[in-house]
Amino acid sequence: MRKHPIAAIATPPGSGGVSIIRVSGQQLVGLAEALLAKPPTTRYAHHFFLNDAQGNRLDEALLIFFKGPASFTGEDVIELHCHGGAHLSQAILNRVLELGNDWGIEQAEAGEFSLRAYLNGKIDLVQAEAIADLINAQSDAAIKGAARSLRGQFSDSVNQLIEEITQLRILVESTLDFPEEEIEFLESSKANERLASILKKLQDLVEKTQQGKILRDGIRLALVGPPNVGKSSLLNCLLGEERAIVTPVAGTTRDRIEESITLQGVPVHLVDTAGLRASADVVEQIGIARTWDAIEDADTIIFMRDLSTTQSGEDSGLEEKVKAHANKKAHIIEVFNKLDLVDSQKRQLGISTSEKSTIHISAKTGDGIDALKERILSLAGWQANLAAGIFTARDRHLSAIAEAKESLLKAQAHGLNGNHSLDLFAEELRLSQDALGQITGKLLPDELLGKIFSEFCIGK
Ligand SMILES: Nc1nc2c(ncn2[C@@H]2O[C@H](COP(=O)(O)OP(=O)(O)O)[C@@H](O)[C@H]2O)c(=O)[nH]1
Ligand SMILES: [Mg+2]
Repeated sequence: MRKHPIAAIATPPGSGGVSIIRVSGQQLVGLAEALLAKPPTTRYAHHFFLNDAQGNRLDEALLIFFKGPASFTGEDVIELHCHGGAHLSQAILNRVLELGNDWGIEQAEAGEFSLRAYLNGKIDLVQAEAIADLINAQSDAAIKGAARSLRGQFSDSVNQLIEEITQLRILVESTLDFPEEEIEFLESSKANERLASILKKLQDLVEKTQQGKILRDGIRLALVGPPNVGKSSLLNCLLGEERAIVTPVAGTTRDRIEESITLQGVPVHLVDTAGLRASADVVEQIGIARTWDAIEDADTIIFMRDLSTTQSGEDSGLEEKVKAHANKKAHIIEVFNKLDLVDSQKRQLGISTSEKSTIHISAKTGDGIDALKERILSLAGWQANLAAGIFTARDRHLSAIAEAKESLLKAQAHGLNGNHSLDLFAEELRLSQDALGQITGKLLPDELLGKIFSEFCIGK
């Protein structure tokens, strides 16, 4: 960790009522005094005038001094609340850097305030990530999820599991190198049952964490199919506004159109694409190439057909081509559109010919749209019944939990039969503790730590 003080604009770029410049360092009383021309009172809003080096007034501002360790970073922190102009904030930051020169102050790097808070034990890694999630939250559910993580609910569940594994490990290790009777003692102390109960709790955590990841990352959904089937109409219908141009002319959508909505609080990133067909039009060809890119990137693909023009048993092979292009884990939903145009006999089309995943809708009347939304969420693995206690989570957390689970399963397989298997049992317990410890950051390699924080923005 860099030891010198750091400063950055903490509010977003652009203009607003107020802009905040944040400074953190081990000893900032002197800097606060230089700014105020008097010693600061901790946690008091000092009103003062800030001048440039030539004595020209820059702004009338507030200064709040937080004496470490009672601050966000655990160090001394100064917050300057000035008027919110983009150029003004930069000028004030420059002035602070100039005044702080004697203290070796530097411009903060991305995520450096949070990194210091983490290194000084003010927050753990899950909480640092939760701050980022809270800032980026796109729905009320995501806010609640991030707030739960920030409050420490996710960390508590992880730490509790680590604690139970530790207890079991102590029990097993204390029995190592003892004669056979001790193993009977282990049996009577229900070591196996304890392991099974830990595994069950871990499985609950896997499920919650998966939900948390969906809540945080959302679903990338591509609307794909031949021209004129109603892809853009469906985008507009889901958005509730006329975002994409809709016409009876095939080849109307030539570029990708991206918009986000939330379904039950889950962010869904929609991509409307150019219809797939052989085209001589150069612009349309580029659009179609982008469609294939969108197919590769999607978690879920809606493959759409026009019910009014599709004949029974008809198959252009296009859907197979889309499937071949898609990510292996992607879900494909077959959608038949324009339900409003067909008679009841034709409504059966697709239901009888294709697998159960077919959904019939009318982008025009909204018929079937609720069922489609349900399908999108359920295929992504969203379980509304679990939503109440969810915390936001990431891939990183899921893989650590999976690693821990694998070790516990190995321990279970080794069983408690003699000293050799006890050794292996204890070792797997240790590995699972290590894996879980990576989540809160206790056992995370420095490079990974740097990577996590560098994804934060400056001033955070
Ligand atoms: N009757 C009816 N017409 C639709 C429906 N969805 C789209 N259309 C019409 O089909 C044409 C093509 O729609 P569009 O959304 O541009 O299709 P895209 O090329 O797949 O994006 C337009 O004239 C739409 O008004 C629907 O559900 N019912
Ligand atoms: Mg279109």
